[in-house]
Amino acid sequence: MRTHSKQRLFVYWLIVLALLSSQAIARSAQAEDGYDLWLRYRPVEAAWLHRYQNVASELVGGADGSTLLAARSELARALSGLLGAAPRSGPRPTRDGAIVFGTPTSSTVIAALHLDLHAAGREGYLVRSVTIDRHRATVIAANEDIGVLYGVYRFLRLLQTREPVEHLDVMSAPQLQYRVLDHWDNLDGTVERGYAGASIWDWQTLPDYLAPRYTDYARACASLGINGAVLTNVNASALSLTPRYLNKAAALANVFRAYGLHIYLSARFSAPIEIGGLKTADPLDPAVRAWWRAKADEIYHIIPDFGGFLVKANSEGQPGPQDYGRSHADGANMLAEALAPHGGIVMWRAFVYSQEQPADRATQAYTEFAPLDGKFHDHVFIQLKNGPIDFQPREPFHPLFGAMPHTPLILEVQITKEYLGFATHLAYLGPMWEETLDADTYTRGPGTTVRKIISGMAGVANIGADRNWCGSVFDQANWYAFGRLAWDPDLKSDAIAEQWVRMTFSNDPAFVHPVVAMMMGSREAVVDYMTPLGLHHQMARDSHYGPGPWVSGGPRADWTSVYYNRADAQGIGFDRTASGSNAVAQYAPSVAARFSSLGSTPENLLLWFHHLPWDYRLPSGVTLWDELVRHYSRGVDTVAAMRKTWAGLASYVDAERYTQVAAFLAIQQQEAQWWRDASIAYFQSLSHLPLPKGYAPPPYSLQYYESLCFPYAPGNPGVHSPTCGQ
Ligand code: GCW
Repeated sequence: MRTHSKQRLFVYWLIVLALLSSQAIARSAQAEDGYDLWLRYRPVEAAWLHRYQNVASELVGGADGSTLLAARSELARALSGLLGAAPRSGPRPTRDGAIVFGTPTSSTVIAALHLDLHAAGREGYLVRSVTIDRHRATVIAANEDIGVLYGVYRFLRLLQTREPVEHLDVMSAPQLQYRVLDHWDNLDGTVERGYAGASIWDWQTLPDYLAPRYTDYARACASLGINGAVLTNVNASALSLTPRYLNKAAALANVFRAYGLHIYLSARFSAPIEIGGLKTADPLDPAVRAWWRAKADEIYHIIPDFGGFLVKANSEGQPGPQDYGRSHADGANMLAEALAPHGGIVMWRAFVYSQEQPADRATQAYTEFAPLDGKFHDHVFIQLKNGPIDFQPREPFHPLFGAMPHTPLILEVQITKEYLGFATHLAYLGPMWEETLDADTYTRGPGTTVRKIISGMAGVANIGADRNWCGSVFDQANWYAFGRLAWDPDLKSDAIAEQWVRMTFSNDPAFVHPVVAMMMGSREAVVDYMTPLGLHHQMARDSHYGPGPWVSGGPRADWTSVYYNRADAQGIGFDRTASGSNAVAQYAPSVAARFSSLGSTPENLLLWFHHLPWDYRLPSGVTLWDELVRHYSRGVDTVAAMRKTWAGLASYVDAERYTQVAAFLAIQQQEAQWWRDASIAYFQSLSHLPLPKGYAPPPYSLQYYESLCFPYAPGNPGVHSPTCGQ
């Protein structure tokens, strides 16, 4: 009897153990912390399995060189994940369904196909269904190895998004040469305007320890075609140019090289003084010029494929050539001359506005840079933010686009959401960037859109050490959209969103459609609850966390909200027409005319260009005041609807990611409400108008909203001001 019960106990424990471990397996199979990004490679549904197996039975491709090895290993990893088993490898197709990848130089099989790869250029690729030795095969071919890798990711994306792949003929080449992520990472591990934890670069353990994450970062970039990364903050430390840090950067460059990713560094203009022992950084001083030349030589000795420098000069307290009475061209050209012999470039930012200048801040970059057109060395690129102020939820396009026809321009966008709710607000930025790319400058007649003017795109990265890279899963979509648009600025943001959703979550249309719709409306929701009808820069001082339309005083007028809203008892808005700052005059005449006239200014930019009385009647007949209140409230309602949508989708998503998104949407709703209420409370204190019928008054007094203080809001390293509420 005793033995019997012992046996039973044993069996009982066995069952418990088996149950526990099978649950653990099930859980870990489901566990999704977002680390895999859009490169998840989860098994395809049974219906697709057979179909895809027929085109992925064998890998035929050279393994010479690190880039082709990376291509092969990505194919093996992805196909074993998607299809359950990695295909066999061979030197030639021996059956139907081979994937043949390489260049005409690396692969005799490809050479024998005599493909016309002209249109692929240096980085593009061809993915085509062909017949080789009477076997059906898919060829992924390019002129250079990097094109092969990009083509591999393209092919995998087709599988990941469940596209048919039996009859392919896809040629793709990047439209823009420079596709660069700008990290605002500091050497102390903090990230300026970063909301995804500490810096992804662990300077302390570099160059000895190469975290696997560095390779995964490069894979993610290559999957989109991103070909450059500026490792350091534009508010630069000269130390990053010392041998110690150059060696650390070189270790990253060694990891990135196989993925076609070049590293760049921000260059502090005063570095010759700070680390070079010189008395001046005057760009016309021969010793300074010699110092930069020697520095460039030193860098290229350590990092032969170094991309170049990104420079923020004479802007927000950064040193620059104007400290010596020299121009931006003098400064940029000096650096270009040092880099050019090695093939490097200077990305010189036009984000400048001066403390002394009483002129409208929106006009200052144009005033300084337009006259310099044609005066830059041909290795200088001028990097412009999308709009003339600073990455606001909505801005008109920057007037310098089109105004510097003899200078290559790079469009800089901000992927990190400094002004769009940090990491917790769901705001898909694809539509915002599409709006800029679509903007018609009319500088060479109709159709001179921004996308036709630029030579590159730079995105201020939202990447940090967080397990999910970006601080939230939906913020990954912004990294994704940036990369896709930089490759092809003609892409539509809804199509990009759909791809991302399919790769990141699920291909089930019952999930894909509502989520894409939610993403597509999300940026406009932020505009509504933060800065409707063309308002801008209404965020709290310094941290930019939460509303602060009352912010005034302090070191400079153009760091206050009242400078931008110009609200008083009579009305609201910034008059940038001829009767005001005349910023409109910096646009081509037809654009200037459109923005000058009330009737033709788009309603969503109304208060950017015009100062209007509170009771001004919009074409709809509704007053400006009522319309503002409606927009603020609509923003909150949209977020509430997004929450509801998400709540209905739990069964399509693993619990981890579902829960985080749900919790963040709840935060977003609270903060949208806060934005609405605080903004209405402030503007109502000036307009003295009642709320339109049916709209709830703010639950707290204006004093309450003004008193809120967040000294440790993220993203603002070094500025932990106890006076943050003022
Ligand atoms: O948006 C502003 C940010 C600063 C940033 C600056 C810039 C790197 O508030 O944090 O500094 O723009 O783009 O240089």
